[in-house]
Amino acid sequence: MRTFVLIKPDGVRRGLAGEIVSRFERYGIRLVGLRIISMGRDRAEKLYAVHKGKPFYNDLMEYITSGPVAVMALEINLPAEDAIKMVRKVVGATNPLNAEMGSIRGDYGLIVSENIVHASDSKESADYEIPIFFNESDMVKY
Ligand code: IDP
Ligand code: MG
Repeated sequence: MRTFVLIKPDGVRRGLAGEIVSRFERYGIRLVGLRIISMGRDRAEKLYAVHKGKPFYNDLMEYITSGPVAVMALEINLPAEDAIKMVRKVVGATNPLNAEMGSIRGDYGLIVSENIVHASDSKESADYEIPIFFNESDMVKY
C-alpha cells in the first residue's frame, strides 16, 4: 500500500531529512514520491483538518508552516493495516517522551509540539493525505 510521511520544519531545519528518509529505506520501504516544499496555510489546514478546534491547533498551524517541510509517498509491500503499523513504529509515539529509543521521535524529539515527523495513521488518512501533496503522475512505480 501507499502511505504518507512528512518531515516537519524542525526536522528539515536540523538537517535530519536524509537520516529520516534512510530510516524508512532500510526496511525495504520504497520512496515513490519526495519533495521539499513550503506548506501554505491552506494545505496545513487540509492536512490537520481532524484537529481543528483542539487546544493545540493554532500552535500546530504556526509551527507546521514555519519553514520548509519534506513530503514523502511511501510504497510498502504489506497489507494496509500492517503497513501503517510499521510506519508508526518507525516514527514512534506522538510525544517523544513516550517514544521508544530507536524510533525517529524517540531518537530525535524533545517535545510533543515539535516531534519531527507526521505519518498517516490509517489507510483512510493515507488516501486523504497523499493527494494533498502529490498528483498521481508525481509518483513513480518501480
Ligand atoms: P500523530 O502525529 O502521532 O498522528 P496526532 O494526535 O495526530 O499525533 O497529532 C498531530 C500533531 O499535533 C502531533 O504530531 C503534534 O505535533 C501535535 N500535537 C498533538 N497533541 C499535542 C499536544 O497535546 N500539544 C501540542 N501539540 C500536540
Ligand atoms: Mg495523526
